[in-house]
This record gives sequence, C-alpha cells and structure tokens, in this order.
Amino acid sequence: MLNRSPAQSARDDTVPRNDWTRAEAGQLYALPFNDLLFRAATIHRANFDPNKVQRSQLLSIKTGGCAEDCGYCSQSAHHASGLKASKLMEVERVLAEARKAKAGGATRYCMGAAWREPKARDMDVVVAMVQGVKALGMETCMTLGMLTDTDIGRLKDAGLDYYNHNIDTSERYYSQVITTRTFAERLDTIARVREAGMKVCSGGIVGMGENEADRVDMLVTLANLDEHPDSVPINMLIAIPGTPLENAEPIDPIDFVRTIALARIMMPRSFVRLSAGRTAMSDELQALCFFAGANSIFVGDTLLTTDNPGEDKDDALFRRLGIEGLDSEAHADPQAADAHHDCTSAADVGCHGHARSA
Ligand code: SAM
Ligand code: DTB
Ligand code: SF4
Repeated sequence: MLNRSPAQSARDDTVPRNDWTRAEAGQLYALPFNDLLFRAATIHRANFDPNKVQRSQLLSIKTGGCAEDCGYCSQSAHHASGLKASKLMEVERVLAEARKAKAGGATRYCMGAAWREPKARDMDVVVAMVQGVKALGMETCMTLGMLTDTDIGRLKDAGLDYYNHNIDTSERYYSQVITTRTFAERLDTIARVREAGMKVCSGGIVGMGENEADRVDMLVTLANLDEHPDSVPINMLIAIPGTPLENAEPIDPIDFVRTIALARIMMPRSFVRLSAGRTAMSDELQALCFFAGANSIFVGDTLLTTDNPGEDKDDALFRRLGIEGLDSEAHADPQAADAHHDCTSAADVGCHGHARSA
C-alpha cells in the first residue's frame, strides 16, 4: 500500500482500520515530510472542513495533591512543583466559568480533576456539573482518572459526551513516566467507558524523551482499539519545574507535526486535538498542525494549571489563517470519500464539500 502515490493511498485510507502494524505506521511517520503532509491533509479534507477548528475550554475542577506520580504533571503530590492544592470546586462556580467560555466562543467544555479516581461522594457534585454544562448547550468532557462501572453509568446518565483518559505514551515507555498505575489499567478504563456507549477521548504527550518508535506505537495502540477514540489529544510536553521531566529534551517541531499527521492518517474520522504546549509554538508551527489534520484547540488563558495563548492571540491566529471556529461539532462523513468528487486534484484544493456540521 505504501508504494502507491500519496493521493491514491489517502483516498483508500479514509475508511477507518484497526489492523495497523508498527512497521506500516513507522514507514508513514518517516515519509518525506511533504508526502506525509499531503496524505494527511487529503484524508483530513475527505472527512472534515479543513478551515474549521473547534474551540474547547478546560477547567481544573480539583487541583493538585494527586496520589499518582505522572512524571510530567504539576499536580502530583510526589513532585515539588509548588502548586497549591485545592478542593473540588462548587458547581455554581464551574457553571459561571462555563458560561464565560461559551461567551468566548468555546463549544466544548472539559473539566479535569487531579484524582487517581473519584470518591463516591465526589460523584454527586461531578454529575451536577455535567448536567449544568450540558444545559448550557455545550459539549461536555471530563477527566477524573480511573472509574468504576457505577461512576461510568452515572456520568453517561448525566449526559457526559466524552471521557478523557490518555494513554500518554507507548506501552514500552510508560513505566519510565508513571509508576503508580499501569498501561493496562488505562486501557481497561477506556474499554469500559466505550462499552457503556460514551465517546472516548484518548491521546498522549510527546516531548517526554520518548523516541520515534514510542510515538508511533502510542498511535498504533489508539488506532487498533476496537473503535478509534472519537477524540485524540496530542499534547506537547509543558516542562514544569519540580517535575521529573522538567529538563526533558524538547521535541523537534517537525516531528511534532509528523505525529499530528500520523494521528490524522491512522484515525481519519477522529477529532485530533492540538492540546497542551501551544504557548511554545509559533503561528507557523500551529498552521502546519492544522494543515496536517488538527481540528481542535484549547482556548482561554489557562489549561489546567499552566498558561495558554489566550483569546486575543488565538483570534489573531484564526484570522491570519482564515480559520473559523466550529459552531457545533462537525462529524466525519462516512460517505465522503465515495460520494464526492476527487478533491485531491490541484483544481479542488479549496473543496469544503466533504465536511458537514451536525
Ligand atoms: N487525573 C486525570 C488523569 O490523569 O487521567 C486527569 C487530569 S490529567 C492532568 C489530563 C492529561 O493532561 C494527562 O493525561 C496528560 O496527557 C496531560 N498533561 C498533564 N500535564 C501535562 C504537561 N505538563 N504537559 C502536557 N500534557 C500534560
Ligand atoms: C489533554 O490531553 N490535555 C488537556 C486535557 N486533556 C485534560 C490537559 C493539558 C494539561 C496541561 C498541563 C496543565 O495545565 O497542568
Ligand atoms: Fe494525577 Fe492526572 Fe496529574 Fe497523573 S496526570 S498526577 S493522574 S492529575
């Protein structure tokens, strides 16, 4: 398959597969950059409007003091990042923040808690948050650590759209970064969330000292799940002082774009989210990420505990690139590759016919 022209392969690859081999994915990652980008962009256009990017906003509903030892995280009680821990937020405060996010153009609201797993008594509050944010008409996502089946059922009944649970890196590299839980435990939570019928948001972090094979393997694991995660956040490590990864070697920006492109190719209908690390990225790098298939960013001044570019910078970036925010979530169109003309041809580079809004 890799011997065909990039355009031809891209048209065939718009149908999701879950039988990727590491070798095949590694060959894609190592393609000449222009071939890789052309192929990813072609797949992106066959499934989404290439000029629309979703604005998502994050809120840390419970900050710091986490029992896990994730080497990248400011919120682990194992690291001396200097972060002040706080209790679970009150529902009304969360809703006030969500209203502000909606007014600023965010259509998706993601709430994160620094827990290994929620306690039963926290779940009443968390459920009320989901119900309240849903009632504002926003898409909801939560990331609370590991869940019991009871927790999953309660979140689903509350109307939670997505559950975020990242695999973070390859199985091989995982134990170098986190020792308090296993890769298999992560996959187990993801599988049970999926079985319950909720959408899965799962991705990882690059720039943690992993090698290319680790990045490829992480994406192979995600793409070979029974169903692709509906949403795949790709984070660039924010190296936080006091964490074990504070001095990690930054990833080559070109390799970062390669990772985005590979995620787009292997999971053609998933939202690929350009997540943490944008304060360290130039407009040009972000433009390449959008071209390679990223179609969501986190907006606002802060992510969970770290800085984010903020509204003015992102509005300017979107204007510069002629990108618009998504009003509501656009779904990949399964008929797109067959039902429309060949928008890989030079004459059709502006084709938007393959995207549709829900
Ligand atoms: N405690 C929950 C958990 O770990 O599943 C949810 C919160 S956790 C902060 C959400 C995700 O943010 C992590 O899985 C990781 O991928 C990402 N993240 C955390 N710290 C980061 C950092 N310094 N740089 C980049 N991504 C980071
Ligand atoms: C994800 O993959 N990235 C977001 C979201 N899911 C929860 C979190 C990024 C956190 C960056 C570090 C911080 O702000 O603490
Ligand atoms: Fe805790 Fe999540 Fe941070 Fe890991 S990433 S230390 S589980 S808050």
